[in-house]
Amino acid sequence: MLAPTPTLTRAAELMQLEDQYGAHNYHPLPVVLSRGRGVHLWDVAGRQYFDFLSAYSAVNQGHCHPRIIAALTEQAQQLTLTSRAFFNDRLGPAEKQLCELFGYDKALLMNSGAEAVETAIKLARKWGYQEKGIAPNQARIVVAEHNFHGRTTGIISFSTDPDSTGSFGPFVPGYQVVPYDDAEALAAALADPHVCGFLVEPIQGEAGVVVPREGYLTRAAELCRQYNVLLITDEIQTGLGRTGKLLATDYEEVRGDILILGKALSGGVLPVSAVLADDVVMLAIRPGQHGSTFGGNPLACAVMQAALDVLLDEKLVDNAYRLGEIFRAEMRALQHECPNVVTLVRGRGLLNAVVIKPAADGRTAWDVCVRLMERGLLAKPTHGDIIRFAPPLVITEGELRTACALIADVIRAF
Ligand code: IF1
Repeated sequence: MLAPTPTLTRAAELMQLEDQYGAHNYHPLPVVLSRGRGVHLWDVAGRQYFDFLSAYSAVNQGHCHPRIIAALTEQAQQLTLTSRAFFNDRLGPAEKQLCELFGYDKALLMNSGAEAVETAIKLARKWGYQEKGIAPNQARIVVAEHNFHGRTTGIISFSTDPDSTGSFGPFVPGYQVVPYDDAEALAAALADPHVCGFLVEPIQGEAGVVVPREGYLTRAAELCRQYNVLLITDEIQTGLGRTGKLLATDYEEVRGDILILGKALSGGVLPVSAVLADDVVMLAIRPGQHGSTFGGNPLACAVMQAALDVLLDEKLVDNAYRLGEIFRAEMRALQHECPNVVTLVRGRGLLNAVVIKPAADGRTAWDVCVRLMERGLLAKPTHGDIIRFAPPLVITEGELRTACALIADVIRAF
């Protein structure tokens, strides 16, 4: 009998280790990755893949971008962490770059996306008490059905996904859920004088790349102004070029009163998130009232500045817009050809979803992703029937067309 190849054994061994010693909070595709560069990943056996997940849109700039890695390694030899008990020489310039790029008075740096969302909620509440005059402990925040904003006990308190909330209660009060993309329901909710903020994803990512009707965000911003409520835009997933504009709200020229960024803010190198707002909101929080040991550390600041420079210098936003049009055109042609497999194509820029009709024999979007993996393309199914396609924004037209042909092959054979 032939002995299994050592590399195969290695992958199986590594998967077994995660299974035995790691919490079972994910169900990964059976591929073990050990290297990345640009749009490509390699597994432990040296097989190359197109990355069409981009670490949930954190590696918009591509894996191990040389400029970002250079900034990381240079700064790592100078200074990594001082805490915010002292000033450091990287934070001010990083905050300035963020404020100038996005047009806000001030920035507050955190680490994970969930932390930045929690920060935005605290800011909105404080503003609500100090500026809107809401009675103590009465502030409410309106959110959208099928939202995804993170995993903390505070944030899951307003999730409508049973997987996120099940057996994790008790939950934090003070939230009201309204249907997404429903301006009338929003108007009714915002009329409550206790409401300080409306927290929303400009495109709902986890829900399956749900793009609201044109005009919804504009109307939401108008309603927020009318009722003196802060519009809080969570662009953790949609921001930084992913949807073909710097921010997804740019499609309607809407500006959040509080803007939340994360993920690609570091190009996927370190957890870096940020909350941006004008003085009237940001200065509501005073020394000692909020913070984080690692937030705004010099290493994160250096990496973030390089990641933003790459995004702008390499014109990744325009590339995402242009290639997004091509990707959807290719996928719609495929839908036309295989209407029994592909039932819907939607998205903006390089944040796209393809809805797969389960086969008669029970095969689902998961099986499509396994086939794609075997052919050298990594993507992740969600909600059973949706595949999200979100390559790094550094992908070229040639690479995108190659990937589309590969997807078409797999779909045709499904
Ligand atoms: C997981 C999806 C992406 C986010 C928005 C805040 C956060 C996220 C709009 C929290 C995080 C992630 C986390 C990841 C799955 C994932 C995701 F599938 F849920 F939709 F990106 F595609 N706001 N999104 O999308 O940021 O604290 O994680 O840094 O496995 O939970 P975080």
